Amino acid sequence: MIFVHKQRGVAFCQLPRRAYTSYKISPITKTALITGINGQDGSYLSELLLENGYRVWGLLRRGSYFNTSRIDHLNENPNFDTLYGDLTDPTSVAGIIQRVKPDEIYNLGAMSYVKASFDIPKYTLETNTIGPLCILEYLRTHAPHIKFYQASSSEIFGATRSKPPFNEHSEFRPQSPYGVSKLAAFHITRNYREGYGLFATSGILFNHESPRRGETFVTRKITRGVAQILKGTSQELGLGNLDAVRDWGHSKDYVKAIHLIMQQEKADEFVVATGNPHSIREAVEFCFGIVGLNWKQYVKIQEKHFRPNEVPYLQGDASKIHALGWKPTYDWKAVLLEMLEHDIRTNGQDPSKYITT
Ligand code: NDP
Ligand code: GDR
Repeated sequence: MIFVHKQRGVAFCQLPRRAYTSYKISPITKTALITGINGQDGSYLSELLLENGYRVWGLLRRGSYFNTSRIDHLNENPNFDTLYGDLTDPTSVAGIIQRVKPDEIYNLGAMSYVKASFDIPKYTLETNTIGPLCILEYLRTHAPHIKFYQASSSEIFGATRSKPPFNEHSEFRPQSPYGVSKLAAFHITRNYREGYGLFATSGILFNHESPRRGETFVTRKITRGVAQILKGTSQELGLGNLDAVRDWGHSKDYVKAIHLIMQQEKADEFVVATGNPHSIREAVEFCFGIVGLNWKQYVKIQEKHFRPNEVPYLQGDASKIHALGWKPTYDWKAVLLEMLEHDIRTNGQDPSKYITT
């Protein structure tokens, strides 16, 4: 593997270079800065923006090992670069904004695992709330022309007393430090929009998944678990609350909504969801069933996977963004199927040998 360090006076990150890609370079239309660039959404959003002629910069956290597998394929593109920074270090973020002079900032970086937020609540708020607050404060004082997107979440509805499906006017009643951190960031973003006239917007996105989904989230746990059972490297899958209901879409669809939200004349808030709720049990039944396994023989319910507070039911009403022309192209089964095929293939097996659609 060859590593190229681009020295331009700033701490550029060392990413593995792949020697296979030849990119079609379009004239640069805009410059975007994405925090959380190496996450699920950061990687798909980068692809979308590059296709649309953007110069894309990413804020990347330093890790003790390479953590860029989702974006390595973009690294040959001369319109794509990453810089080291951390949302808990506002000086690093300000330095990057000064350096890259973005037209648009997409704040996707977060401590995004709800269950872990009960264990590291202070860190969760520092990253997810103080992080965006510091960006907004920098924009207010130094660069009010830069557009700002905040990655908000359906977790802000929590145990809402509003009737589902939930929209932009439903009650917010978060159930975890993560949900609280995202709700505070949502309100701060609204404050800076209303108080200072910044283009500061939030997308309230419901759960969205993909083959690039982090391994701790339930859908990926299920699809990886099934793939390992098929391969024979595992005999069981430990899960928690199967009764919870989620509204799952595909990350590729949802990053299109994020971009669309940022292209509006006036900053606003939008729910992004499929409107189609299903329980964890249904996801388990589907993923095991489609490869001919009876899930009851493999799934073990384990106390350690339960949370102190649960969000029992999430179903979104995305009518407001539908009016802008956004529609999801994947339903929950299509998302799970793509993930399952990917995980079976990653284990060196042929998905068509098992999947009976
Ligand atoms: P991921 O967990 O895949 O990615 C999170 C990203 O944030 C990673 O790149 C991570 O970097 C980065 N990050 C974490 N802490 C810091 C920090 N202190 N400073 C800088 N970067 C940091 O999440 P998704 O891509 O799925 O989600 C993107 C955003 O959307 C998140 O804010 C999430 O909370 C929110 N969201 C996600 C939904 C979903 O269903 N996927 C739904 C609603 C909202 P590293 O690799 O170093 O950890
Ligand atoms: P969530 O996603 O908490 O909704 O947050 P996750 O996939 O972690 O949990 C969904 C539901 O599944 C139940 N569950 C389990 N969850 C996990 N992770 N592991 C298990 O073993 C398990 N068993 C049952 C959970 O209790 C929960 O009810 C995601 C994240 O991407 C957030 O960042 C984002 O804001 C929200 O979606 C919208």
